Amino acid sequence: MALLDILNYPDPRLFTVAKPVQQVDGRIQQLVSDMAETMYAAPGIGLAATQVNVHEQVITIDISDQRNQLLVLINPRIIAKDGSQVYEEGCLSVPGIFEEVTRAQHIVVEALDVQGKKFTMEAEGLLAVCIQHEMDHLLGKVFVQYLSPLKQNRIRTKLVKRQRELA
Ligand code: K1U
Ligand code: ZN
Repeated sequence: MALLDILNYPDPRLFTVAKPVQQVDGRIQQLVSDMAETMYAAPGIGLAATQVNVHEQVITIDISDQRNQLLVLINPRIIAKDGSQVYEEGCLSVPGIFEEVTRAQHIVVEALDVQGKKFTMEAEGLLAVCIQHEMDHLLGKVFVQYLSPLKQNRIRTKLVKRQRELA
């Protein structure tokens, strides 16, 4: 297992569109394992491969209090959605920034599991928010892109300044 580096907004690599996984093999299973370790260590409730500079459709999620219910979504697809909810989101690639985003309340998702087996699941509330947030990462979209251009510029300036100070 290994801890992976997480890209920070506005790194242009975060805007890359991920490709579908062709085969769920040992390489992908190792990626899942490293992503889970990175997500738990951060700590976060989700991580998309895009955030660790791997541009394939792989997501890890665990919203459980005990941090023992890992959900792996490979090549996820939302096949139905309804309702709406507002949630104050955070992102490991946008540290220290929390903003409200409106998303579907209830979704039905089709994906492959870590063994490459197709499954369908329903999600609502925080799990639905987290899945939609992570699927956006795979499309090269970061949650701040739902905000006004003014807010996006402020966040960009703040994070670039912070990264310069840390360098
Ligand atoms: O995609 C990411 O960067 C992970 C992100 C997921 C997320 C959080 C909130 C709403 C939507 C998506 C995070 O995990 S940010 C950290 C966080 O929310 C958290 C960390 C530890 C415990 C509880 C929450
Ligand atoms: Zn994120």
